[in-house]
Amino acid sequence: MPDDVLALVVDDHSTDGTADLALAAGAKVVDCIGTGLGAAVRTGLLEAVSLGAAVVVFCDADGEYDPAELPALVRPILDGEADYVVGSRFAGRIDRMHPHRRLGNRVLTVAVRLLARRPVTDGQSGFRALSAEAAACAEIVHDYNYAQVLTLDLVRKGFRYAEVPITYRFRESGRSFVRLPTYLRRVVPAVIRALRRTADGTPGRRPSSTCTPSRSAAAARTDPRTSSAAS
Ligand SMILES: Nc1nc2c(ncn2[C@@H]2O[C@H](COP(=O)(O)OP(=O)(O)OP(=O)(O)O)[C@@H](O)[C@H]2O)c(=O)[nH]1
Ligand SMILES: [Mg+2]
Repeated sequence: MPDDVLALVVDDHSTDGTADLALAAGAKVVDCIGTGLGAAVRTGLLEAVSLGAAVVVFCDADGEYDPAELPALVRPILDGEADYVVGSRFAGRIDRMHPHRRLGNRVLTVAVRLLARRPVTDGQSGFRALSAEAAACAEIVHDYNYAQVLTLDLVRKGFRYAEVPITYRFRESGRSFVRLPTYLRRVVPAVIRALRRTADGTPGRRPSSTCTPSRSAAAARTDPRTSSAAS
């Protein structure tokens, strides 16, 4: 890991020794505030912002994404071209993905693309980068997940969206948390909430009025530190 990258692991009440292993490997470990994937990403963003990261990158912890692709993800932010970069598996290379998961990803991606009005090709990617300012302004409206609501929140606040192609490798062990009925039951109302929230300017942990993307590129250029987080 380069010196200017800090690895941050959000430990969501795990009982498998994750925290000890992460600490032994040199990562900083923080306890999740709340429970769930959305809560874990929210915790990671808060921590990274408070540490003064210039760019925050987060990635799933099941080994499906390749952290070696981090430089490609942060490049558009460091170059001042984007505030929020999503690694797209569908624009890149997918080693293996269950057909039903592929279909679900495609359908939900079309929904995110239409709602966000951005050229989204992977609405559910687990590998993303945010400028310092986008990370500070991001509001994740539910604890269960972040995938769709984070994109809607940031683009509706005016942060510039970009994608880079990434590679995806199907998990070798463990079990997906995604169960379609539960997923839709939790995600659909949250998406509606996220749309309402940004439409009426409801303040979150920062007032939306201070959340303009104007300073992000400059901030990224002045402090080269990057935080990467896994949930
Ligand atoms: N904090 C927290 N993180 C979770 C929880 N469940 C899953 N995650 C994280 O969320 C990531 C995405 O969940 P996955 O189950 O891999 O979902 P997916 O990638 O859409 O599905 P697969 O393709 O089957 O892996 C995981 O890699 C974990 O890092 C949870 O209950 N709490
Ligand atoms: Mg996964």
